[in-house]
Amino acid sequence: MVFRKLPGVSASGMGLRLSQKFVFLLFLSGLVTLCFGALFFLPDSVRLKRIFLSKTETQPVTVGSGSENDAREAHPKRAKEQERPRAVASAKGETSTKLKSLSRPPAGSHEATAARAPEDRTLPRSRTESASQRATSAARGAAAAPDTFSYRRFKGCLLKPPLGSDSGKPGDPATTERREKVKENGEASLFEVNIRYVGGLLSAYYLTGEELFKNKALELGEKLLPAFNTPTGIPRGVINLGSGTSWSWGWASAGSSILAEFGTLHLEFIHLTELSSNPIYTEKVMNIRKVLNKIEKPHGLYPNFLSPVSGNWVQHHVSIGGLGDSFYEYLIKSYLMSDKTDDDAKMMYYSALEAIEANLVQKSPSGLTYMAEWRGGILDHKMGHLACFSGGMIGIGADDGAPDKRQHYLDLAAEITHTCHESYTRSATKLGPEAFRFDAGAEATATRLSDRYYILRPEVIESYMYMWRLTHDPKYREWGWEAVEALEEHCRVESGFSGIRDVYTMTVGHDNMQQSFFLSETLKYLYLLFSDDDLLPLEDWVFNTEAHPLPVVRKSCLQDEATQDKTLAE
Ligand code: DMJ
Repeated sequence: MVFRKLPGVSASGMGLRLSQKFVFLLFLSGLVTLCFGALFFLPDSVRLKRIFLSKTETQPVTVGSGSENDAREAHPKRAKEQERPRAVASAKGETSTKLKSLSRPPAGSHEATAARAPEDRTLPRSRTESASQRATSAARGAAAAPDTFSYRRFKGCLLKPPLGSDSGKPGDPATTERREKVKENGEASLFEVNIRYVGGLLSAYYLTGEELFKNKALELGEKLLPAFNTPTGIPRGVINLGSGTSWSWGWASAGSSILAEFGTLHLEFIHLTELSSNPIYTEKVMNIRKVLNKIEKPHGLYPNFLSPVSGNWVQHHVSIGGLGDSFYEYLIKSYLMSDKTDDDAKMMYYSALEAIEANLVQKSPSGLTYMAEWRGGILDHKMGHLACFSGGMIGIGADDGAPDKRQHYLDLAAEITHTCHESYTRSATKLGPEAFRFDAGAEATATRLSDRYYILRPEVIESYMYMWRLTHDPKYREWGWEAVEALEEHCRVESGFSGIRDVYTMTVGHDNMQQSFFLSETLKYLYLLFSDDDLLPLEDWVFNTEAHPLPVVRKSCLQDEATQDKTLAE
């Protein structure tokens, strides 16, 4: 039979016309689209769907499974997006696996480990891949991830070493001289450099283990040593870190050094020796202690000014606030930081405290306990904001006092903290003044205009934090929260926080200054107050006077570790 080519009919078209063929194709493509599209509307459990979707998207997600975590780390955004529909589905009563993912126990907890164990068995990937394969692919993933910063990669991208071949030293003497001139720093306070920078660097090292911080602390510590070159070894207050020249503050009586300054080096210097194995730092601070032990003390009290030349007191002004404060703090903290082995510090602290109680601690007519100042035997019934740290100090030392005094010290600490809180509640802003008085009818209020300011100081909150840790009386957290609200209302400004000029007026005048201790101390103590006690536990850490945590030195434990390390190395 011969097929003839008819007009309008293709040779290969099963005898269909072009228009019929077009309609047929249209129908066919509609059918295919319908079937394919239906896959996306079917529930998760339809197996066919898994054939079409990628492996990552379909892998069953189990609680704490490695695959989930890997995916989350590599594609955090995608992992988040996947979580959303799962949560909705679970709320509608989906499979138990998915419900579990909503009530996940904290990572690392026993519950988390227990929950993970059976479900890991459902992951063929974790069973078939060897540990080294997994490590290699994880490393490859990390290297490839564009949003993960790698310091090594960054360094490799630099065209030249950042410090040059010789720290950029110029070839000609004239430029070298100019360069040295630029490096001059002028004057620095030995005390402030020590508590803020050396203390901060030491903390950073102990918390991270980064050698850089240790090296910088040691470098800086060494720069402070020339300040001790005086006839008595009592350092002068000001030092030029470039030249090593030191001198006394112009405002300090007759070239004297200040108790709160030379008496607030001990904690950091002990750690400098620990880290460098150089005894010089310990020797310097032990010598200060020797001078102070030898010298006669009026009524057992330590006046604020001492001559670094003669080693004698220059005036008889005694204060637990400014000029004296942190000397006492460092006595008890030296004892605690030594793992309670530094008996000299202990003895000095408790005898100083006895003298303070006998001569400075007072009760107001309405029963508020406060610390007065002592001027050659005459009491000044004024308590500085700075002196409010003493609530916390007496609190942390209570337990190591004589057994019959322990409760008494804890009560005294609570009473002083209460008085300091009163100095806050008696102001309009609920923030405390720089100094408050207990005379001429005043009780815990500032009477002089010049004492009415608040510069974001931490001492009152510091005592709340310690008293909370020691007693867990909820009032300390309440008092801390009052301070947070007052700070928020009166001190918060567009660019941060500012001190205020008068705590007694609601028409607040800002001093436009955010002191560095606001972050390092005030906020830190508040944060600790609202944290569990195992954040920087007081058994292991001592806060220096700028609130930088330094670890307790457990000599015997460190020695055991060193012996073990040595044995392992042999
Ligand atoms: C801090 O710099 C230190 O705590 C210092 O010992 C005295 N107080 C100020 C903050 O008020």
